[in-house]
Amino acid sequence: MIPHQQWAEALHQSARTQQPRNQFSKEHSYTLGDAYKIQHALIKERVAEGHAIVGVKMGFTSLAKMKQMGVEDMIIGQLTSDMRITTEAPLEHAQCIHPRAEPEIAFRLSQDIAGPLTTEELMEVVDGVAAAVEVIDSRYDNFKFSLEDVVADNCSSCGFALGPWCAVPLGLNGLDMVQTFDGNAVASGTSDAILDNPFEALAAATRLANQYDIPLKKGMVVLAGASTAAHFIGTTQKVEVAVDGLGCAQFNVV
Ligand code: OOG
Ligand code: MG
Repeated sequence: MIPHQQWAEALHQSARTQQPRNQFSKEHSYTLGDAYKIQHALIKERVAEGHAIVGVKMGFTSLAKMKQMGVEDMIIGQLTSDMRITTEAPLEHAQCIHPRAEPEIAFRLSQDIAGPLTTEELMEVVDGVAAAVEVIDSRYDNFKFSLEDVVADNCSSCGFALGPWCAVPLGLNGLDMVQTFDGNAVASGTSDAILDNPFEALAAATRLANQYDIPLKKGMVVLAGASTAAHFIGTTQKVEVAVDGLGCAQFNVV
């Protein structure tokens, strides 16, 4: 029997004390179902601290990310209000273990979603698209994990910054995405790297959310997954992601 609650508390403690821990999978074998139960218990800890669930994030929707992390299946994690990075709430490096940033595209839901949707149905449920930066910060030593480990750890979620919301374009293909650290390009890719079309990542989010009982409500944000490998923030002070036609998301690190 896997102690879901105990493992969730351990991961929560690692995040709150910036102390990375061993991968659970080194000593125990557990299922993806267990991993999502641990993730739910971890999110409950966040909610108990007074934070709200404000969206979801997809992971491993690009080959670049799967290769970087050695993991081959799509995953879904949950975003909470304390993860939002803004001008007033910059990323605090001391609150992180070994943060990395990656270029993403975000969707905003215009209504509650009750079940899996096809790509064709998605236009109806989205009222904004934005450039985004995701900050990931694995709670495991050396950023190493199995598929189950990373799902339990809420898919390494740490923070996210959004650019201005744009009207939903008919297509999101072929958009250049460039991430800069202090003005220097560190990663560039295209939106096609995200499942050939970022709307596919949103369709996958509706499937996985339904499968694992994760809420998708009006106003929530869906991060489609990174188009390039992630980069360690290190001593970087300013992180920016520009997406062709969508503008920029940026934040300062303090
Ligand atoms: C897991 C999170 C993956 C993405 O965009 O593919 C992810 C990790 O790489 O630590 O957020
Ligand atoms: Mg990501």
